[in-house]
Amino acid sequence: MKLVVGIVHSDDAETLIRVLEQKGQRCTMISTTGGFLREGNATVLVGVSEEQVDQVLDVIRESCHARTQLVSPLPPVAEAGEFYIPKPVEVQVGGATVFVLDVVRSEKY
Ligand code: 2BA
Repeated sequence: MKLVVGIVHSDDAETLIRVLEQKGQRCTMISTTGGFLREGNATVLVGVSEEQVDQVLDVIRESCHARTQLVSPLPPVAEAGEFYIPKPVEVQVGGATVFVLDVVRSEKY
């Protein structure tokens, strides 16, 4: 068994879990926060057999889209009399960051 962990944009998460459910695939969505942007994203957990992994990856690829986002860098330490005009930089976020993990054991009670 494998655990597919997909970190996706919050705006794509609903579509992703709806399509997974339509395909009969159980999944769990967790609200998470990206370490760099400190903005909300979503982490979707999908437990599957090894044969189903590629199908899940296809759904993630089709449901999640890359976006560009503007980030204001932290100001440098300023000397007296200096001032700093922050210049936002563009970063590309997603479509999805996916990890496929081996599941050693799975139980349901
Ligand atoms: P964030 O950490 O908020 O990162 C958002 C986007 O900012 C990243 O998009 C990347 O384009 C950029 N970025 C991140 N760290 C950077 C840095 N040190 N310098 C410059 N730009 C940087 P993605 O790579 O698509 O990642 C989207 C989200 O997926 C991340 O949100 C994070 O929550 C998660 N993620 C990505 N790689 C990960 C990893 N190796 N382990 C755990 N989570 C990861």
